Amino acid sequence: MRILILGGDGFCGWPTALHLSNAGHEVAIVDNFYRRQWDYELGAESLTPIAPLQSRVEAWREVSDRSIPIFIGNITSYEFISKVIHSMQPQALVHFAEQRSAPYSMIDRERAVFTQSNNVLGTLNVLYAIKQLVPECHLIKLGTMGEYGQPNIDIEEGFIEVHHNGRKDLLPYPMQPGSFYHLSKVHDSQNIMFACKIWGLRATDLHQGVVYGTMTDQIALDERLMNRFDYDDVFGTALNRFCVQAALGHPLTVYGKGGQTRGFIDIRDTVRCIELAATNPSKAGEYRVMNQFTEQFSVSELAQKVMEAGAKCGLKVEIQHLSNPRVEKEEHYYNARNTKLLDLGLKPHYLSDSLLDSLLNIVVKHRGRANLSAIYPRVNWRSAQNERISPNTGEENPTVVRAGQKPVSAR
Ligand code: NAD
Ligand code: USQ
Repeated sequence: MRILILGGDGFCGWPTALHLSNAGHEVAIVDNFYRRQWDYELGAESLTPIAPLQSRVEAWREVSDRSIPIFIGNITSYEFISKVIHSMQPQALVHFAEQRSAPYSMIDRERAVFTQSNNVLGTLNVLYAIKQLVPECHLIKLGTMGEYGQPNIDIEEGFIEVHHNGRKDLLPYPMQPGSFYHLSKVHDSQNIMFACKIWGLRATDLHQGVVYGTMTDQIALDERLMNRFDYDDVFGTALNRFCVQAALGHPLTVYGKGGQTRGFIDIRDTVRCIELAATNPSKAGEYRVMNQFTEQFSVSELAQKVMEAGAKCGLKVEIQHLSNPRVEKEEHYYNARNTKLLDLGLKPHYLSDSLLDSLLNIVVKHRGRANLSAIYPRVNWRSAQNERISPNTGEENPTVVRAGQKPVSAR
Protein backbone atom coordinates (compact mmCIF):
# COMPACT_ATOMS: atom_id res chain seq x y z
CA MET A 1 0.00 0.00 0.00
CA ARG A 2 0.99 3.65 -0.38
CA ILE A 3 0.92 5.00 3.18
CA LEU A 4 1.50 8.64 4.13
CA ILE A 5 2.58 9.26 7.72
CA LEU A 6 1.91 12.71 9.16
CA GLY A 7 4.18 13.39 12.14
CA GLY A 8 6.68 10.74 10.99
CA ASP A 9 9.61 12.36 12.82
CA GLY A 10 7.90 11.89 16.21
CA PHE A 11 8.03 9.24 18.92
CA CYS A 12 5.24 7.04 17.47
CA GLY A 13 5.50 8.15 13.83
CA TRP A 14 9.16 7.29 13.23
CA PRO A 15 9.02 3.62 14.38
CA THR A 16 5.69 3.24 12.55
CA ALA A 17 7.26 4.49 9.30
CA LEU A 18 10.09 1.97 9.68
CA HIS A 19 7.75 -0.89 10.58
CA LEU A 20 5.48 -0.27 7.58
CA SER A 21 8.42 0.28 5.21
CA ASN A 22 9.97 -2.96 6.45
CA ALA A 23 6.67 -4.76 5.79
CA GLY A 24 6.96 -3.75 2.12
CA HIS A 25 4.63 -0.73 2.00
CA GLU A 26 5.49 2.44 0.08
CA VAL A 27 5.88 4.93 2.92
CA ALA A 28 6.38 8.71 2.95
CA ILE A 29 6.71 11.08 5.90
CA VAL A 30 5.35 14.58 6.56
CA ASP A 31 6.68 16.62 9.49
CA ASN A 32 7.54 20.26 10.24
CA PHE A 33 9.86 19.58 13.25
CA TYR A 34 7.62 21.31 15.78
CA ARG A 35 8.51 18.60 18.30
CA ARG A 36 12.23 19.35 18.02
CA GLN A 37 11.42 23.07 18.34
CA TRP A 38 9.49 22.44 21.62
CA ASP A 39 12.64 20.76 22.99
CA TYR A 40 14.51 24.03 22.48
CA GLU A 41 11.63 26.07 23.86
CA LEU A 42 11.46 23.99 27.06
CA GLY A 43 15.19 23.38 27.47
CA ALA A 44 14.90 19.58 27.67
CA GLU A 45 15.92 17.31 24.83
CA SER A 46 15.15 13.64 24.26
CA LEU A 47 17.18 11.54 26.72
CA THR A 48 18.29 9.40 23.81
CA PRO A 49 20.33 11.25 21.16
CA ILE A 50 18.29 11.44 17.97
CA ALA A 51 19.63 12.07 14.47
CA PRO A 52 18.10 14.63 12.10
CA LEU A 53 15.24 13.16 10.03
CA GLN A 54 17.30 13.31 6.83
CA SER A 55 20.09 11.23 8.46
CA ARG A 56 17.55 8.78 9.90
CA VAL A 57 16.03 8.18 6.48
CA GLU A 58 19.50 7.82 4.90
CA ALA A 59 20.48 5.29 7.60
CA TRP A 60 17.29 3.32 6.90
CA ARG A 61 18.11 3.27 3.17
CA GLU A 62 21.57 1.89 3.99
CA VAL A 63 20.32 -0.89 6.29
CA SER A 64 17.17 -1.88 4.39
CA ASP A 65 17.66 -0.70 0.81
CA ARG A 66 14.25 1.00 1.07
CA SER A 67 13.66 4.70 0.67
CA ILE A 68 11.23 6.89 2.64
CA PRO A 69 10.59 10.26 0.94
CA ILE A 70 10.09 13.18 3.33
CA PHE A 71 7.90 16.25 2.91
CA ILE A 72 8.75 19.08 5.30
CA GLY A 73 5.84 21.39 6.05
CA ASN A 74 2.92 22.30 8.25
CA ILE A 75 -0.36 20.45 7.80
CA THR A 76 -2.31 23.53 8.91
CA SER A 77 -1.34 24.88 5.46
CA TYR A 78 -3.92 23.42 3.04
CA GLU A 79 -1.73 24.35 0.10
CA PHE A 80 1.11 22.23 1.50
CA ILE A 81 -0.83 19.15 2.59
CA SER A 82 -3.00 19.05 -0.54
CA LYS A 83 0.11 19.14 -2.77
CA VAL A 84 1.67 16.24 -0.84
CA ILE A 85 -1.51 14.16 -0.99
CA HIS A 86 -1.99 14.95 -4.67
CA SER A 87 1.56 13.85 -5.52
CA MET A 88 1.58 10.66 -3.42
CA GLN A 89 -2.06 9.49 -3.86
CA PRO A 90 -1.98 7.54 -0.54
CA GLN A 91 -4.31 4.58 0.06
CA ALA A 92 -3.90 5.03 3.83
CA LEU A 93 -3.00 8.17 5.75
CA VAL A 94 -1.74 7.80 9.33
CA HIS A 95 -2.16 11.05 11.26
CA PHE A 96 0.15 11.54 14.27
CA ALA A 97 0.94 15.23 13.57
CA GLU A 98 -0.41 17.03 16.62
CA GLN A 99 0.77 18.79 19.79
CA ARG A 100 0.39 15.87 22.18
CA SER A 101 1.30 17.13 25.65
CA ALA A 102 -1.46 17.86 28.18
CA PRO A 103 0.84 20.05 30.35
CA TYR A 104 2.02 22.03 27.29
CA SER A 105 -1.60 22.84 26.44
CA MET A 106 -2.17 24.05 30.03
CA ILE A 107 0.83 26.44 30.29
CA ASP A 108 -1.07 29.55 29.26
CA ARG A 109 -3.61 30.95 26.81
CA GLU A 110 -1.13 31.08 23.91
CA ARG A 111 -0.25 27.39 24.19
CA ALA A 112 -3.91 26.34 24.65
CA VAL A 113 -4.90 28.29 21.52
CA PHE A 114 -1.87 26.96 19.65
CA THR A 115 -2.64 23.34 20.64
CA GLN A 116 -6.26 23.46 19.57
CA SER A 117 -5.64 25.37 16.34
CA ASN A 118 -2.70 23.16 15.36
CA ASN A 119 -4.56 19.93 16.09
CA VAL A 120 -8.13 20.72 15.07
CA LEU A 121 -7.33 22.79 11.95
CA GLY A 122 -4.62 20.36 10.80
CA THR A 123 -7.10 17.48 10.98
CA LEU A 124 -9.79 19.53 9.23
CA ASN A 125 -7.38 20.24 6.35
CA VAL A 126 -6.57 16.54 6.12
CA LEU A 127 -10.28 15.67 5.92
CA TYR A 128 -10.82 18.20 3.11
CA ALA A 129 -7.73 17.04 1.21
CA ILE A 130 -8.88 13.41 1.40
CA LYS A 131 -12.38 14.33 0.24
CA GLN A 132 -11.11 16.46 -2.67
CA LEU A 133 -8.16 14.35 -3.83
CA VAL A 134 -8.27 10.73 -2.57
CA PRO A 135 -11.82 9.98 -1.32
CA GLU A 136 -11.12 6.23 -1.06
CA CYS A 137 -8.07 6.79 1.21
CA HIS A 138 -8.41 5.33 4.73
CA LEU A 139 -7.69 7.91 7.47
CA ILE A 140 -6.04 6.35 10.53
CA LYS A 141 -6.12 9.04 13.19
CA LEU A 142 -4.41 8.91 16.57
CA GLY A 143 -6.86 9.86 19.27
CA THR A 144 -6.40 9.16 22.97
CA MET A 145 -7.98 7.13 25.77
CA GLY A 146 -8.01 10.44 27.66
CA GLU A 147 -10.98 11.53 25.52
CA TYR A 148 -13.23 9.35 27.71
CA GLY A 149 -11.90 10.67 31.03
CA GLN A 150 -12.47 8.44 34.05
CA PRO A 151 -16.22 7.67 34.22
CA ASN A 152 -17.71 5.54 36.99
CA ILE A 153 -18.92 2.96 34.43
CA ASP A 154 -17.09 0.69 31.94
CA ILE A 155 -15.57 2.46 28.91
CA GLU A 156 -16.67 1.03 25.56
CA GLU A 157 -14.90 1.38 22.19
CA GLY A 158 -16.31 4.65 20.89
CA PHE A 159 -20.05 3.99 21.20
CA ILE A 160 -22.47 2.97 23.97
CA GLU A 161 -26.05 1.69 23.79
CA VAL A 162 -28.26 4.11 25.75
CA HIS A 163 -31.81 3.28 26.92
CA HIS A 164 -33.90 6.35 27.65
CA ASN A 165 -37.66 6.74 28.22
CA GLY A 166 -38.41 3.38 26.64
CA ARG A 167 -36.25 3.92 23.54
CA LYS A 168 -32.65 2.93 22.77
CA ASP A 169 -29.85 4.14 20.49
CA LEU A 170 -26.14 3.47 19.87
CA LEU A 171 -24.53 6.83 20.67
CA PRO A 172 -20.99 8.24 20.83
CA TYR A 173 -19.57 7.45 24.28
CA PRO A 174 -19.73 10.55 26.56
CA MET A 175 -16.38 12.34 26.63
CA GLN A 176 -14.84 14.00 29.72
CA PRO A 177 -11.32 15.06 28.67
CA GLY A 178 -8.90 16.43 31.26
CA SER A 179 -6.84 19.11 29.43
CA PHE A 180 -7.08 21.48 26.47
CA TYR A 181 -4.92 18.94 24.61
CA HIS A 182 -7.29 16.07 25.36
CA LEU A 183 -10.19 18.34 24.36
CA SER A 184 -8.56 18.93 20.95
CA LYS A 185 -8.78 15.18 20.36
CA VAL A 186 -12.50 15.17 21.17
CA HIS A 187 -13.05 18.01 18.69
CA ASP A 188 -11.08 16.04 16.07
CA SER A 189 -13.18 12.94 16.70
CA GLN A 190 -16.40 14.87 16.15
CA ASN A 191 -15.09 16.40 12.91
CA ILE A 192 -13.94 13.02 11.56
CA MET A 193 -17.24 11.31 12.45
CA PHE A 194 -19.13 14.11 10.68
CA ALA A 195 -16.92 13.92 7.54
CA CYS A 196 -17.52 10.15 7.32
CA LYS A 197 -21.26 10.75 7.58
CA ILE A 198 -21.58 13.55 5.01
CA TRP A 199 -18.89 12.57 2.48
CA GLY A 200 -18.67 8.80 2.92
CA LEU A 201 -15.00 8.94 3.99
CA ARG A 202 -13.52 5.89 5.76
CA ALA A 203 -11.75 6.48 9.09
CA THR A 204 -10.33 4.69 12.10
CA ASP A 205 -9.94 6.73 15.30
CA LEU A 206 -7.41 4.93 17.51
CA HIS A 207 -8.00 5.92 21.11
CA GLN A 208 -4.50 5.18 22.28
CA GLY A 209 -3.33 4.83 25.89
CA VAL A 210 0.06 6.02 27.18
CA VAL A 211 2.85 4.61 24.98
CA TYR A 212 6.11 3.37 26.54
CA GLY A 213 9.39 1.90 25.25
CA THR A 214 11.71 3.13 22.52
CA MET A 215 12.90 0.01 20.74
CA THR A 216 11.33 -1.83 17.86
CA ASP A 217 13.01 -4.47 15.67
CA GLN A 218 13.90 -1.82 13.10
CA ILE A 219 15.09 0.88 15.55
CA ALA A 220 17.49 -1.67 17.06
CA LEU A 221 19.27 -2.14 13.71
CA ASP A 222 21.37 1.07 13.82
CA GLU A 223 22.16 3.81 16.40
CA ARG A 224 21.23 6.45 13.82
CA LEU A 225 17.65 5.11 13.83
CA MET A 226 17.29 5.77 17.60
CA ASN A 227 13.82 6.88 18.75
CA ARG A 228 13.19 9.81 21.09
CA PHE A 229 12.62 9.39 24.85
CA ASP A 230 10.90 12.29 26.65
CA TYR A 231 11.24 12.55 30.42
CA ASP A 232 10.71 16.24 31.22
CA ASP A 233 7.72 17.59 33.17
CA VAL A 234 5.92 18.77 30.02
CA PHE A 235 6.41 16.02 27.40
CA GLY A 236 7.62 13.14 29.60
CA THR A 237 4.94 10.64 30.60
CA ALA A 238 4.83 9.39 34.20
CA LEU A 239 6.47 6.03 33.43
CA ASN A 240 9.36 7.56 31.44
CA ARG A 241 9.86 10.15 34.16
CA PHE A 242 9.89 7.52 36.91
CA CYS A 243 12.56 5.51 35.04
CA VAL A 244 14.81 8.56 34.65
CA GLN A 245 14.22 9.63 38.27
CA ALA A 246 15.13 6.10 39.43
CA ALA A 247 18.31 6.15 37.33
CA LEU A 248 19.30 9.55 38.80
CA GLY A 249 18.59 8.53 42.40
CA HIS A 250 15.73 11.03 42.60
CA PRO A 251 12.45 10.08 44.36
CA LEU A 252 9.62 9.20 41.96
CA THR A 253 7.24 12.14 41.58
CA VAL A 254 3.77 10.65 42.13
CA TYR A 255 1.17 13.44 41.78
CA GLY A 256 -1.44 13.37 44.54
CA LYS A 257 -2.71 10.04 45.87
CA GLY A 258 -1.49 8.06 42.84
CA GLY A 259 -4.74 6.19 42.20
CA GLN A 260 -5.02 7.82 38.72
CA THR A 261 -5.44 4.85 36.35
CA ARG A 262 -4.68 4.84 32.61
CA GLY A 263 -4.33 2.38 29.71
CA PHE A 264 -0.76 1.57 28.52
CA ILE A 265 0.78 0.14 25.37
CA ASP A 266 4.31 -0.85 24.27
CA ILE A 267 5.62 1.04 21.21
CA ARG A 268 6.11 -2.35 19.49
CA ASP A 269 2.35 -2.89 19.79
CA THR A 270 1.57 0.66 18.62
CA VAL A 271 3.30 0.06 15.28
CA ARG A 272 1.56 -3.30 14.92
CA CYS A 273 -1.86 -1.75 15.69
CA ILE A 274 -1.36 0.83 12.93
CA GLU A 275 -0.46 -1.95 10.51
CA LEU A 276 -3.56 -3.94 11.56
CA ALA A 277 -5.77 -0.88 11.04
CA ALA A 278 -4.20 -0.18 7.62
CA THR A 279 -4.56 -3.72 6.34
CA ASN A 280 -8.15 -4.03 7.67
CA PRO A 281 -9.61 -0.68 6.57
CA SER A 282 -12.96 0.81 7.54
CA LYS A 283 -15.75 0.68 4.97
CA ALA A 284 -16.73 3.77 2.96
CA GLY A 285 -18.73 6.03 5.30
CA GLU A 286 -17.61 4.14 8.40
CA TYR A 287 -16.18 5.99 11.43
CA ARG A 288 -14.59 3.22 13.52
CA VAL A 289 -13.14 3.65 17.02
CA MET A 290 -10.67 1.16 18.50
CA ASN A 291 -9.19 1.47 21.99
CA GLN A 292 -5.45 1.01 21.55
CA PHE A 293 -3.97 -0.12 24.88
CA THR A 294 -3.08 -3.51 26.32
CA GLU A 295 -2.91 -3.07 30.12
CA GLN A 296 -4.20 -0.72 32.83
CA PHE A 297 -2.15 0.59 35.77
CA SER A 298 -2.50 3.27 38.41
CA VAL A 299 0.33 5.77 38.85
CA SER A 300 1.19 4.14 42.21
CA GLU A 301 1.37 0.71 40.55
CA LEU A 302 3.75 2.15 37.94
CA ALA A 303 5.95 3.63 40.66
CA GLN A 304 5.98 0.28 42.47
CA LYS A 305 6.99 -1.55 39.27
CA VAL A 306 9.84 0.89 38.62
CA MET A 307 10.97 0.46 42.24
CA GLU A 308 11.08 -3.32 41.87
CA ALA A 309 12.85 -3.22 38.47
CA GLY A 310 15.29 -0.62 39.85
CA ALA A 311 16.19 -2.89 42.75
CA LYS A 312 17.12 -5.61 40.23
CA CYS A 313 19.76 -3.33 38.70
CA GLY A 314 21.04 -2.02 42.03
CA LEU A 315 19.10 1.27 42.15
CA LYS A 316 17.67 2.41 45.48
CA VAL A 317 14.31 3.95 44.56
CA GLU A 318 11.98 6.00 46.77
CA ILE A 319 8.54 7.47 46.13
CA GLN A 320 7.56 11.08 46.84
CA HIS A 321 3.88 12.17 46.76
CA LEU A 322 3.70 15.74 45.43
CA SER A 323 0.64 17.93 45.65
CA ASN A 324 -1.10 17.34 42.32
CA PRO A 325 -0.44 20.09 39.73
CA ARG A 326 -3.35 18.72 37.64
CA VAL A 327 -7.07 18.80 38.32
CA GLU A 328 -8.05 15.13 38.01
CA LYS A 329 -9.60 12.23 39.92
CA GLU A 330 -6.95 10.62 42.14
CA GLU A 331 -8.98 7.55 43.15
CA HIS A 332 -11.55 6.20 40.73
CA TYR A 333 -13.11 3.22 38.97
CA TYR A 334 -11.49 2.40 35.60
CA ASN A 335 -12.38 -0.45 33.29
CA ALA A 336 -11.97 0.07 29.54
CA ARG A 337 -12.71 -2.37 26.72
CA ASN A 338 -9.90 -3.14 24.24
CA THR A 339 -10.99 -6.16 22.22
CA LYS A 340 -11.17 -4.82 18.64
CA LEU A 341 -7.41 -4.79 17.96
CA LEU A 342 -6.94 -8.13 19.75
CA ASP A 343 -9.65 -9.55 17.45
CA LEU A 344 -7.68 -8.28 14.43
CA GLY A 345 -4.65 -10.26 15.66
CA LEU A 346 -2.65 -8.05 18.05
CA LYS A 347 -0.33 -10.11 20.30
CA PRO A 348 0.52 -7.77 23.19
CA HIS A 349 3.86 -7.21 24.87
CA TYR A 350 3.51 -6.70 28.64
CA LEU A 351 5.20 -4.08 30.81
CA SER A 352 6.49 -6.55 33.40
CA ASP A 353 8.45 -8.37 30.66
CA SER A 354 9.99 -5.23 29.16
CA LEU A 355 10.45 -2.68 31.95
CA LEU A 356 14.08 -3.60 32.53
CA ASP A 357 15.20 -4.26 28.94
CA SER A 358 13.31 -1.72 26.89
CA LEU A 359 13.17 1.08 29.47
CA LEU A 360 15.45 1.07 32.51
CA ASN A 361 18.59 -0.24 30.80
CA ILE A 362 18.30 2.37 28.03
CA VAL A 363 17.68 5.12 30.57
CA VAL A 364 20.69 4.10 32.69
CA LYS A 365 22.85 4.15 29.54
CA HIS A 366 21.85 7.73 28.68
CA ARG A 367 21.22 9.22 32.15
CA GLY A 368 24.20 11.56 31.79
CA ARG A 369 22.12 13.57 29.28
CA ALA A 370 19.26 14.23 31.75
CA ASN A 371 18.47 17.80 32.75
CA LEU A 372 17.64 17.92 36.47
CA SER A 373 15.59 21.10 36.14
CA ALA A 374 12.98 19.10 34.19
CA ILE A 375 12.22 16.78 37.12
CA TYR A 376 9.65 18.75 39.13
CA PRO A 377 6.34 19.81 37.51
CA ARG A 378 6.12 23.45 36.45
CA VAL A 379 2.63 23.52 34.91
CA ASN A 380 -0.35 23.88 37.25
CA TRP A 381 -3.83 23.31 35.80
CA ARG A 382 -5.30 25.87 38.24
CA SER A 383 -3.19 28.70 36.82
CA ALA A 384 -4.02 30.40 33.52
CA GLN A 385 -0.45 31.72 33.28
CA ASN A 386 2.36 29.38 34.35
CA GLU A 387 5.18 31.91 34.48
CA ARG A 388 8.08 29.57 35.31
CA ILE A 389 7.87 27.89 31.93
CA SER A 390 8.54 31.04 29.88
CA PRO A 391 12.09 32.32 29.65
CA ASN A 392 12.46 35.46 31.72
CA THR A 393 14.69 37.87 29.81
CA GLY A 394 14.63 40.49 32.55
CA GLU A 395 13.60 43.13 30.02
CA GLU A 396 10.66 45.38 30.69
CA ASN A 397 8.83 44.43 27.51
CA PRO A 398 10.58 41.32 26.19
CA THR A 399 9.86 39.74 22.84
CA VAL A 400 8.68 36.18 23.28
CA VAL A 401 8.68 33.64 20.47
CA ARG A 402 6.43 30.68 20.98
CA ALA A 403 5.98 27.53 18.98
CA GLY A 404 3.85 28.12 15.94
CA GLN A 405 3.58 31.87 16.40
CA LYS A 406 5.16 35.00 15.06
CA PRO A 407 7.11 36.99 17.70
CA VAL A 408 4.72 38.86 19.96
CA SER A 409 5.32 41.62 22.43
CA ALA A 410 4.82 40.13 25.90
CA ARG A 411 2.38 41.50 28.47
P1 NAD B 1 5.38 13.52 18.96
O1 NAD B 1 5.24 14.92 19.41
O2 NAD B 1 6.63 12.80 19.30
O3 NAD B 1 5.17 13.44 17.37
C1 NAD B 1 4.27 14.25 16.67
C2 NAD B 1 4.98 14.74 15.41
O4 NAD B 1 4.07 15.57 14.67
C3 NAD B 1 6.21 15.59 15.73
O5 NAD B 1 7.34 15.11 15.03
C4 NAD B 1 5.81 17.01 15.29
O6 NAD B 1 6.91 17.74 14.80
C5 NAD B 1 4.75 16.71 14.20
N1 NAD B 1 3.77 17.80 14.05
C6 NAD B 1 3.01 18.37 15.01
N2 NAD B 1 2.23 19.32 14.47
C7 NAD B 1 2.49 19.34 13.15
C8 NAD B 1 2.00 20.12 12.06
N3 NAD B 1 1.09 21.07 12.24
N4 NAD B 1 2.48 19.86 10.81
C9 NAD B 1 3.42 18.91 10.61
N5 NAD B 1 3.93 18.15 11.61
C10 NAD B 1 3.47 18.38 12.87
O7 NAD B 1 4.10 12.73 19.51
P2 NAD B 1 3.88 11.16 19.65
O8 NAD B 1 4.13 10.78 21.05
O9 NAD B 1 4.57 10.46 18.54
O10 NAD B 1 2.30 11.09 19.42
C11 NAD B 1 1.79 10.94 18.10
C12 NAD B 1 0.27 10.99 18.14
O11 NAD B 1 -0.23 9.95 18.97
C13 NAD B 1 -0.27 12.30 18.69
O12 NAD B 1 -1.40 12.68 17.94
C14 NAD B 1 -0.66 11.94 20.10
O13 NAD B 1 -1.71 12.75 20.55
C15 NAD B 1 -1.07 10.49 19.97
N6 NAD B 1 -0.88 9.74 21.22
C16 NAD B 1 0.37 9.64 21.78
C17 NAD B 1 0.54 8.93 22.96
C18 NAD B 1 1.87 8.81 23.65
O14 NAD B 1 1.93 8.26 24.77
N7 NAD B 1 2.97 9.28 23.05
C19 NAD B 1 -0.58 8.30 23.55
C20 NAD B 1 -1.82 8.43 22.95
C21 NAD B 1 -1.97 9.14 21.77
N1 USQ C 1 1.81 11.87 36.70
C1 USQ C 1 2.44 11.67 37.91
N2 USQ C 1 3.75 12.03 38.00
C2 USQ C 1 4.46 12.56 36.97
C3 USQ C 1 3.80 12.73 35.72
C4 USQ C 1 2.48 12.39 35.62
O1 USQ C 1 1.85 11.18 38.87
O2 USQ C 1 5.65 12.86 37.15
C5 USQ C 1 0.40 11.46 36.56
C6 USQ C 1 -0.54 12.52 35.98
O3 USQ C 1 -1.02 13.37 36.99
C7 USQ C 1 -1.62 11.66 35.34
C8 USQ C 1 -0.90 10.39 34.93
O4 USQ C 1 0.36 10.40 35.62
O5 USQ C 1 -2.59 11.32 36.29
C9 USQ C 1 -0.66 10.27 33.43
O6 USQ C 1 0.08 11.41 33.01
P1 USQ C 1 1.12 11.29 31.81
O7 USQ C 1 1.86 12.58 31.72
O8 USQ C 1 1.90 10.03 31.94
O9 USQ C 1 0.16 11.08 30.56
P2 USQ C 1 -0.95 12.02 29.93
O10 USQ C 1 -0.84 13.43 30.37
O11 USQ C 1 -2.27 11.33 30.14
O12 USQ C 1 -0.58 12.03 28.39
C10 USQ C 1 0.04 10.93 27.71
C11 USQ C 1 0.53 11.45 26.37
C12 USQ C 1 -0.66 11.92 25.53
C13 USQ C 1 -1.66 10.78 25.41
C14 USQ C 1 -2.07 10.26 26.79
C15 USQ C 1 -2.88 8.99 26.68
O13 USQ C 1 1.46 12.54 26.56
O14 USQ C 1 -0.20 12.29 24.23
O15 USQ C 1 -2.80 11.23 24.74
O16 USQ C 1 -0.87 9.89 27.52
S1 USQ C 1 -4.10 8.89 27.95
O17 USQ C 1 -3.42 8.99 29.24
O18 USQ C 1 -4.78 7.66 27.78
O19 USQ C 1 -4.96 10.06 27.77
